[in-house]
Amino acid sequence: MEIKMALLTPHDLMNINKQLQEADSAVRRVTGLDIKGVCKALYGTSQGSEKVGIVPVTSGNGIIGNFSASLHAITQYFGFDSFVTDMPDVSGYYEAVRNGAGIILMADDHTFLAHNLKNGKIANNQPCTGIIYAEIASRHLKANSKDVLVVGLGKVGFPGAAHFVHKGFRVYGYDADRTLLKRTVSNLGIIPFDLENSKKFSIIFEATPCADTLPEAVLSENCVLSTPGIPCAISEEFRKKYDVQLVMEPLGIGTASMLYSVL
Ligand code: NAD
Ligand code: 2YG
Ligand code: MG
Repeated sequence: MEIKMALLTPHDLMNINKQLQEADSAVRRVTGLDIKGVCKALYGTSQGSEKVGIVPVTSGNGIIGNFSASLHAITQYFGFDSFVTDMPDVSGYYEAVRNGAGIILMADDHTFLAHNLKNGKIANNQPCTGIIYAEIASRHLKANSKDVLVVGLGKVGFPGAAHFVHKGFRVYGYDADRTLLKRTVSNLGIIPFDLENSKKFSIIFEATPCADTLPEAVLSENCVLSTPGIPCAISEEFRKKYDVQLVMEPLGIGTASMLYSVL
């Protein structure tokens, strides 16, 4: 069976350092903390001298241009000592461990993991990404209520919605898949949101692989849109019109969340 997947492209990862710097500024404006600060507050961890080994993986759709190099840049940006192995796959894993990696980062088409070999902790990119983007949005300093809108309740969106519930927010959720929406409403106790509804939100979290998923009516002036979903959930026109504070970045925020969760 073939499962449709939204894989990163080399184009998404262009200028990753600039994308990270801009995302860090956006997170600081929204929360008063930088990405690292939000991770530390979320997991209660801080880094020591862990060395991160990044292993390219050829299975399935194979190597994504810029993926390992971006992980290298991202880990360095957050102050980790890191290296990319010369060999991919099993040989690369062997090389990483032999060269002193304390944490392994690697991804195939289905799973992107961080494994801390010293303490045994392991993290999956999808929940770690959902949780960190929800945490960032939940820290919106100028939010005017505890109401949040979550659009997309899949592998990234569901853990994000669960995190808002855990933090005591009133969560309105929507997914194009009616069955998934129903199930999530009963599992998490969230309120099903009808996109025809004209309720405005100051906190919005979106995790779908589609563009323009948010109707204009849910946007409020200066609202925070925290979204790992690529492409963007709103048009440039709406972003300007409502002065939306956008937190969107293709790989680094989620990777930071994984790393801090295994420290
Ligand atoms: P998924 O397929 O598990 O979930 C996506 C959900 O969105 C599905 O439930 C689908 O029904 C729903 N959906 C699709 N179109 C919709 C629409 N128009 N309105 C409402 N719901 C809609 O995918 P996922 O693993 O949760 O990933 C979601 C997105 O996040 C993808 O684009 C993925 O590439 C991206 N992602 C980004 C990062 C990052 O670091 N930025 C990390 C992981 C995943
Ligand atoms: O090692 C490589 O270059 C490849 N095997 C990496 C494959 C990663 C596939 N996963 C994705 O594209 C993402 N949906 C998950 C990455 C998280 C950030 N968006
Ligand atoms: Mg990210």
